[in-house]
Amino acid sequence: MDRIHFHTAGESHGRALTAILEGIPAGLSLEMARDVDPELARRQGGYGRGRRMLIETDRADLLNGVRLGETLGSPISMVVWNRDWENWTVAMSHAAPPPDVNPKALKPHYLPRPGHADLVGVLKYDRRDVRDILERASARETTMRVACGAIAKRFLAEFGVRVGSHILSIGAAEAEIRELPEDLNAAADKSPVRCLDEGAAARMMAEIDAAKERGDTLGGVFEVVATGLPVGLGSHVSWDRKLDGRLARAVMSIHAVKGVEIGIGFEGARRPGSQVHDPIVRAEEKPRTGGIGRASNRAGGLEGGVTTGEPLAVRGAMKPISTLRKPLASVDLRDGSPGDAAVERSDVCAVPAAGVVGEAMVALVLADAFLEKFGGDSVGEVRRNFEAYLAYLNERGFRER
Ligand code: EPS
Repeated sequence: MDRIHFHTAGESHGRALTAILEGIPAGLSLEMARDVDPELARRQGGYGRGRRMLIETDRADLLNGVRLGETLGSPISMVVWNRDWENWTVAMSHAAPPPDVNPKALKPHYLPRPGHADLVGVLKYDRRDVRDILERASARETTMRVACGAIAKRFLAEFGVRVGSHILSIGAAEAEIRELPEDLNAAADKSPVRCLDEGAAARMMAEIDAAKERGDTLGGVFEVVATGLPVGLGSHVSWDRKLDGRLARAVMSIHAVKGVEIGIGFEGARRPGSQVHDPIVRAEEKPRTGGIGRASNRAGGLEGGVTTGEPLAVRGAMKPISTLRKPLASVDLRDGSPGDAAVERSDVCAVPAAGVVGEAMVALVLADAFLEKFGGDSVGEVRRNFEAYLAYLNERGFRER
């Protein structure tokens, strides 16, 4: 991302998670309690989450970049304090352990979990204790992505762009969705699995209960939808400027995501072209597309790596969480003997939360693309550029040049 940069730091059971977000223009009204904390709470929810979420009430402590309720255009830094830290002060101490420490108090792990970063991490970083890897590999890191994404959403909302998500499947339970409601998150957040199809939601919860009973875990598919986008974000001219590629990278980088689709995605590969591409029609009521619309939106709002102005739809397929209460086979890194993979406290299913993280990542990419097109140092400057572009779209009409 060229215009928006963000960095996160923090271990799952360390003292705190932190982030620095740079590139948000000056003059954006921003309040943590109004704009960021509700998003952090949404990420903590979802049927199938484990006990850690009962310990934490994530809130973002704002350190820099905002004065008198408005952004300054300078880097914004935030902290989320881990409540669980008080139980980990010995195991996660920054200082070298005292010579007489009870090794168990350091909560080490030596049997890497298949599917987690445990094994590749210890080999690559030359660590003995798997905890040195799992603390950073944990999806708790996504807290700060959601904090940064919430600010990107606040920025996009200034221009009428809304980003929401919902769950399409968990395990074998699949939702049947014909039409999305106007306020996607208001509807999805009412469901414990963030699914709009009530019957499917009940089946998803039953699947999660059964998986829990078996000591197993479940994955699923979430869909992020952004509305209100103008035609023309991204570019067809070079591979790294194509917005579909930028979105895919951002969504694929979310923990446990193994597949990304745009619009109908893989389904499009099974259909003939006549049943994939969206016919072009006049649409006077759509000022953000220059009065030209689509009869359908199987492209998911992107053509040639550029937004079409139709709703943008990106799906992420999340594999099941790799900590199994009934563990798979592993190898003890101390002596090479076979054994069961380590069991850490974990979730049975975190797909509803992954949808919220997906929103954050999509919002950050869209804010970046928005600033690339309408760049400016202040919200006012971006607005002038945006409005001039909308005026151009509506004035260009159908005359020949
Ligand atoms: C998470 C916090 C973690 C896990 C989960 C995500 O808390 P703890 O490990 O203390 O229970 O619930 O992380 C994993 C599933 C993982 O494999 O690391 C969170 O805040 O989202």
